[in-house]
Amino acid sequence: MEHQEHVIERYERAWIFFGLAMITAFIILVGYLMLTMGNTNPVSVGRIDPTKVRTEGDFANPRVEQVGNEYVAYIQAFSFGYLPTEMRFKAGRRVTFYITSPDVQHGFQVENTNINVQVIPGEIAKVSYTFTRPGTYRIICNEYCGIGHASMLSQLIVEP
Ligand SMILES: [Cu+2]
Repeated sequence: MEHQEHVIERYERAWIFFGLAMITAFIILVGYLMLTMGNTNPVSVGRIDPTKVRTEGDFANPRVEQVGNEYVAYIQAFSFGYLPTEMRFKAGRRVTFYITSPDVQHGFQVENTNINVQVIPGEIAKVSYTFTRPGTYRIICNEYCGIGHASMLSQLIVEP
């Protein structure tokens, strides 16, 4: 009986070690990606009444604004598309996206970057990114949002 318990403890210790090793590996990996790809962890920066998104405040006028050497974009992710429909940025300048939804949950992924945001009605998501390569980037909804989900696409253009 006593012998059996020792065997179990050895396995438990191995699993605890494995768990800690995985956590350490993830911290190192996330830290490395943050340093090399930019910190694009999306954060919720405030609440908003989803019924007023289309009529009041910054999101009622979806746009890209140039602020000094940087850009600020106010984006509506709705069923089934994104506003503004056209976004242009100059390469090498920091872009801060503010995104919200007037209806249901959506996603905001920019292909070939590590921008991947969950857009929740009632919340304002913020994510910053500096595009280094000029080109056209597809925007994709990664949260199932209804019948038109598969065609919920947009794009943004990064100019040289
Ligand atoms: Cu969607």
